[in-house]
Amino acid sequence: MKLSDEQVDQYRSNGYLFPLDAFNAPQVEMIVAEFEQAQADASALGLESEWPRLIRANAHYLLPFIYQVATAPRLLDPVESILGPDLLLWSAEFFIKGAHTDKIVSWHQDLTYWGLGETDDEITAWVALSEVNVESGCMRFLPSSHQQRILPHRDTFDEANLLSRGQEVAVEVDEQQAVNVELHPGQMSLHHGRMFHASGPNSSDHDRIGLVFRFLTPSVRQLVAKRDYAMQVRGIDDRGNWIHVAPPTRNFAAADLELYKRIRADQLSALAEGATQELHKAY
Ligand SMILES: O=C(O)CCC(=O)C(=O)O
Repeated sequence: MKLSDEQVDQYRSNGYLFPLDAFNAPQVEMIVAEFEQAQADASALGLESEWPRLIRANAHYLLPFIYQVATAPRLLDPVESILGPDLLLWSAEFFIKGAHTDKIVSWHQDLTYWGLGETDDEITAWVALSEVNVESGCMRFLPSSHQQRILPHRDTFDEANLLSRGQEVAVEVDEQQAVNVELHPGQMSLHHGRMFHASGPNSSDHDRIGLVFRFLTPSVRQLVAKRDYAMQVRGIDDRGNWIHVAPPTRNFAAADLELYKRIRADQLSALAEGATQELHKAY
């Protein structure tokens, strides 16, 4: 499932690539069933109120099925075509917009608050678990915007904004140039960490669900937080920049929840750097 040279060139020039077929319908059904089981397990453990936060970032440290999805060859082969054979999974996140909600994502560049610098060695794989189109609030990309540096962002702390600080890039975005990232369930898009992207509200009758993976090469370093963590998903890492965490073996094991708390606390020192208000409650 490697990408063709032409697809790699397209990614390098535009900063994104889609649609790519990652999972078929029965596989999507299985992933959704695992997700529902995880939610039931969270409730059984008294974690209902924490559920939105636990799946909003770093779900791969808590739920074995996330690791299975992240390491599926149809997902990872295209990532390897761009980043090379040594791959780390830095985060796994659910971006969910309920049916008929005003949740949005403002125009931003992912790398702004992650403490990872301006690297080209980070990529997002965004997997659709529902129909994702303009009506349900698909992402929009601004072609080739990844060729810019990280530009200044301002924080809005808007509750309807799914981003940690409601951050938005502090320059005019020419919406006419934007591309709608429409995906069917099981398809995915890839985007660069400096790509300008946003998404609108969900006015459809169904939830819009994206399962989102952030991959790095071992050469990437955490430059703001004291330490950072990742899960090795391919190849080797002889660089020593990351604390490696093994995949979980069952949903919400007590030791994994403890580790998860430590990881979030460490990463928050980068994510919240300079923030004047509390981050979104899902953080
Ligand atoms: O799911 C969305 O609407 C936005 C996701 C996003 O900003 C990202 O994956 O980087």
